[in-house]
Amino acid sequence: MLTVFSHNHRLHHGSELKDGAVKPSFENPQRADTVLARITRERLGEVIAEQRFDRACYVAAHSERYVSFLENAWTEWAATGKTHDALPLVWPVRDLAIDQEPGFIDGKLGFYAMDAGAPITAGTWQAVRSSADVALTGMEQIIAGARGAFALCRPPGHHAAREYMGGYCYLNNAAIAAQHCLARGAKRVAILDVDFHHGNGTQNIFYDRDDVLFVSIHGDPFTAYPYFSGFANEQGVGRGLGYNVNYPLAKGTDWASYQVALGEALKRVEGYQPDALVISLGVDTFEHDPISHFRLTSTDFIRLGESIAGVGVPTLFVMEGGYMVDEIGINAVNTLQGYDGVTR
Ligand code: Q9C
Ligand code: ZN
Repeated sequence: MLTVFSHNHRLHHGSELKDGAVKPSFENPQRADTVLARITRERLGEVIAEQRFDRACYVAAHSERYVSFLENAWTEWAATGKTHDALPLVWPVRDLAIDQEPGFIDGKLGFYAMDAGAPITAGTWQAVRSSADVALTGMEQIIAGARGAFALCRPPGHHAAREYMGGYCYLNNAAIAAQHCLARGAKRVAILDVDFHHGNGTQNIFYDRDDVLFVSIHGDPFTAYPYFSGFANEQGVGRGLGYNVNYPLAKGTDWASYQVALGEALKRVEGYQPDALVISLGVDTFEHDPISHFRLTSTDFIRLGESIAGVGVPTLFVMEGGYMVDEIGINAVNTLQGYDGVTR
């Protein structure tokens, strides 16, 4: 399988507020480099660089003012004399939720963020934009007839909604790729999100639409991040009703129970008869992931890839989470090799 990769991901290395202190983010440059090293070692296939896509491709999944915010945030932050990462500190909760963009960077950060997990640094926009371009380049491969392709995106994207960032995500790479597929003539695209965390951003972007089916398997949000979405009763609205499907699973879920939900999820995808499938591939479902609590083993990821192949639809894999850096390469590549049918 061909991989798309951008060296620009290294321009983004931020911090997060954790256990009462600002610490280096779990979402670090080592992650993508570890996956790339495994791809090379396993000779998964060709690795190509991203092409540059028009800004309009991002605005097709996000709002114009949000993309402008991302482009200008670091400059506006640096203009206040600060040199450390920009993180929001105040949010428009419930009764304070007005739709007016604040006139100052501190307010804008809260207005366009769901949490303090998406730092803006000097190199963030360039890395974010390149990550979306990696996904778009991968989708071009699928449009050109490839059976599968891997977009080694970093930063990840599935927590990024139409108008907000969060959970290490800025632009929603999977959503941008799916939207691009429709723009290039597809009638229906399905997105299956297997990251441990609910893909709240992808759900938000396509919630009222029937041309994109969104299916997600994740830790029950009653006790797992992102807490406020990912429940089974979130099924879409209007034309989108029935085209959003959530499978929240209990803490400690292992392959035996995971594969039951996966089987149901894949049946939904098959029944939709999509022209293309996008997999939001988070491998933070791994048993030793430092921030998640499922129990998949490295071998289980081979089975995951094989199961996805059973759908028989051209598939773009888009890298999302996965934080046990020593194993992230093995688990991501196992999934892809499982899909390719080249594993022992
Ligand atoms: N102790 C992705 O996997 N922090 N984002 C949760 C839990 C945010 C994960 C802290 C996790 C975001 C793409
Ligand atoms: Zn995750």
